[in-house]
Amino acid sequence: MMQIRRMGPIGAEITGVDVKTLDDATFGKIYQVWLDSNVIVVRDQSLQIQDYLRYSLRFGVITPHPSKSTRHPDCPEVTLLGANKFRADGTLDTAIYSRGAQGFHTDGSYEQVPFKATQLYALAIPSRGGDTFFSSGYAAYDELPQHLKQKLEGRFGTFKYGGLRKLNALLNEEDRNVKPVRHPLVQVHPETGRKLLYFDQGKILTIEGLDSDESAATIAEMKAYFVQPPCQYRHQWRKGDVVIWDNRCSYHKAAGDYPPEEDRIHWRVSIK
Ligand SMILES: O=C(O)CCC(=O)C(=O)O
Ligand SMILES: [Fe+2]
Repeated sequence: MMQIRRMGPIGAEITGVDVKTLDDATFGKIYQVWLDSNVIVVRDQSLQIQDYLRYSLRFGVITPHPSKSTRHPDCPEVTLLGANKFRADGTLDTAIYSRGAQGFHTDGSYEQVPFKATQLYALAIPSRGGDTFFSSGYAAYDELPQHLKQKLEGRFGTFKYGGLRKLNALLNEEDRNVKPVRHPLVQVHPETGRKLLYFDQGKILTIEGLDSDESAATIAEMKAYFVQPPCQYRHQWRKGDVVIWDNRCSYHKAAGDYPPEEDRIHWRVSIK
């Protein structure tokens, strides 16, 4: 029997199911819980890569990540998180070890159409650390001061992989020079109809229509508001967890704090 447990203002845990054999009615319930709680964890799964892809496809279309060097060697739609983190000379490759740990972000804001969802399947989990934090873009919008709500309504931001700090070590050389894209900063979620703040501190370059000082000052102000601590979920991983976040209305970051000599490996898919 499927059991659903809300983990707080966002986040829900689902137990008692096998994602390989879900009927449409049960999947429909899971999808609705996902929309209602931003991020869900399905516990205790035992999946081959094709099982994982088949389940992921129920949420949308899978697209390979632009970081070619971290794609699964047999299956480019799947990114390997945490694999090959030691170089041949034994030093730690921090771009791999600290991936996603530079701060709260949303995935794929550098794409014309950002990802609808990101899903991770835990293959190996360290003995301590390595949690993932989530926060809500709805709460971020709700808690904005009135003057910021007014200023951002109808405005677009420009976004690029690596942002102003050019953190693009995971991209091949030839993929680094792509043009920024633009997204509205206040959005209405296409399925829930709720208003949200769309922001990514590590990838936003400018706010269109503001001079460069005002753009930078406004971005700095948004940074102070976009993560609302009361509306967070901290996921402590177990092997076999399948976690999917609604990337249209959520921010997330990796803790990046586990013992580097231990394995922390996930299969990751981007879903549009
Ligand atoms: O490894 C994690 O906890 C999350 C990494 C991340 O930001 C991502 O997969 O998009
Ligand atoms: Fe991410």
